[in-house]
Amino acid sequence: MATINTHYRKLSAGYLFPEISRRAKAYQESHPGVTLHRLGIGNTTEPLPPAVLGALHHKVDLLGNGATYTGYGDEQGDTPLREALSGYYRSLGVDMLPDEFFVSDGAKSDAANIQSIFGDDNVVAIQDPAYPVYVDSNVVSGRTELFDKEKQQYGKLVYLAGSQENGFFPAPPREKVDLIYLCSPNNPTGAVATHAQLQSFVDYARAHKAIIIFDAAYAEYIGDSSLPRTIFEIPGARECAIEINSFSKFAGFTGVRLGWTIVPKELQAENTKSGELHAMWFRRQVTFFNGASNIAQAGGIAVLGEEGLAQSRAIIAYYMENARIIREGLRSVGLTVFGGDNAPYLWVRTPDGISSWEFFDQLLNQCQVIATPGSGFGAAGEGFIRVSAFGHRENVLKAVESIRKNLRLRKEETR
Ligand code: PL4
Repeated sequence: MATINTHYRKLSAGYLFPEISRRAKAYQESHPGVTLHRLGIGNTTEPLPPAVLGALHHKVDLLGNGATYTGYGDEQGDTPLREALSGYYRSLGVDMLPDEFFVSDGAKSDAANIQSIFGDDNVVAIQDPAYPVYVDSNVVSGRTELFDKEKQQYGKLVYLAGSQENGFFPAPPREKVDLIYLCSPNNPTGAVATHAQLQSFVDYARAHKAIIIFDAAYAEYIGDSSLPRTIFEIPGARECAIEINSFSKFAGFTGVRLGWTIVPKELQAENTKSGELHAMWFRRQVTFFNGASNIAQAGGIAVLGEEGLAQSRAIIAYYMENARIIREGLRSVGLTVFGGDNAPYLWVRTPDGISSWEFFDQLLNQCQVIATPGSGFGAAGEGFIRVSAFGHRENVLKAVESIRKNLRLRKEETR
């Protein structure tokens, strides 16, 4: 008789984003003709950069010709793309070998799968709030106990709470942990770790033979040149960190699908030889993954060219102007807003002490604006909502205008 992986039963509830879609759909059905302003899911809206579009078209044409057609590629990713990625990191002041890059279909699958090369008994630390995939992938792999409804936390996971006091970027844990997930620029809070903050995690990891899984999906949104864009800017990180990144928010590849993971050759866990973890992730990928789309990879190479980079960064500047507009608009009605300076997310305190989901409903019902309840990212996200700066400018302006006109606050926030 077949049995199931019962760890799935531990998963706390429905996945956050489908729940938001469900509520938005229900509202739309009961209010036909009303336009919803979507600042919820971090989904790109602007067309692909022209240099990238040209490369995608060209690759499609090559595939349509018997003389230039290619089938399966290298599972680790096409060599020209891994060389271009290595060049991109060099431009950030960091030397990574093309062989240390593993091209994938996006950061989410790598963030979910990377835990599979680590032991079941590893103790996992997670920032709270956090993008849900880090927690859920460890839950279904059996590294947690049951979900405690009162605490809104899984047993055995170590939560590193972000708060206004620590600038939404926590210090390393006091106890010994084995795997640490970090995300900077952070989804959902928009906080960005400084060199000193990342150094403290790298020092911790080296002292405890722990490994940091660093999600840098929003690195290109960092405008402040004093902030690190990759964990490999931090001395010692090559021994203790894996970095996951993506073309999704970098160049509008949310639908095209392309990402990468860097596993340095020097990376070591407690019981490994140098190079062994790199070899394990290679083995994992060649066994379970057949490579990213060759069309997407041609697009990725174009993103990293001179024109592609300039055009992609112009689109990022557009989203960051959206972030500025949203921040000013929300502050003008008296809301307390964090983030959005070097990240496309704003982290907004709920007014009147109401819960994240109550404020979600208030924004939906009064302003027809969809945001993301902070509590969906973890217990420490309760009392906040996340507002995404992805969107067409006219829609962002309409959303902000609707909040200005229609949001009715009760207490001290009204000024
Ligand atoms: C909606 C920190 C968005 N249905 O596109 P990928 O797979 O390269 O990147 C996914 C990803 C990885 N790491 C971080 C991210 O924030 C994301 C994308 N997050 C969001 O609104 O939080 C899209 C979410 C998607 C989902 O469930 O992931």
